[in-house]
Amino acid sequence: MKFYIIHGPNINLLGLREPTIYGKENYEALVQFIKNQCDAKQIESVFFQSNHEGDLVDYIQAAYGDADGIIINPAAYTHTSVAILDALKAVGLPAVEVHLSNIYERESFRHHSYAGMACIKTYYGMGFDGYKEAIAYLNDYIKGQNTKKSET
Ligand code: CA2
Repeated sequence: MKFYIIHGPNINLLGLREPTIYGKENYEALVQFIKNQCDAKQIESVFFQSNHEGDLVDYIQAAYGDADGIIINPAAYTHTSVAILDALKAVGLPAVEVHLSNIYERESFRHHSYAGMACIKTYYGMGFDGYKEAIAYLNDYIKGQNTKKSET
């Protein structure tokens, strides 16, 4: 099992400011947290963070034929990017969206997610734990799909 873990703009600055919204820990700590969760489930985790929309699209495309699933926090592109939505739809891999903060309790422009329209599930407002839930959900979802396939 292999997951691509994709992060959008400014997530690399985590921990620098706004700790009441995003927590005190930095991006490296987030990567380590996610890696530990994946390792415990024998899932290979491959990480990518970019501040550039097209690079995120390229990486989602690269997941096709290589990854079993995608965990994505597109950050601000969540609320603007039809390109990321289309890329997720194009590759057709199961994807789970995660947001550290509760986007529905913040400014109204954060209430809509384009990426979420192509995701099987969204976790928000749980900090790092949202990724733990996302990993477990995606793992179970893919294993369930495989079981169904082998039964037919
Ligand atoms: O809650 C989330 O995970 C978000 O995806 C984080 C994005 C935000 O644009 C989304 O609406 C919700 C922002 C990511 C990082 O922003 C920083 C801001 C200040 C200091 C460091 C990072």
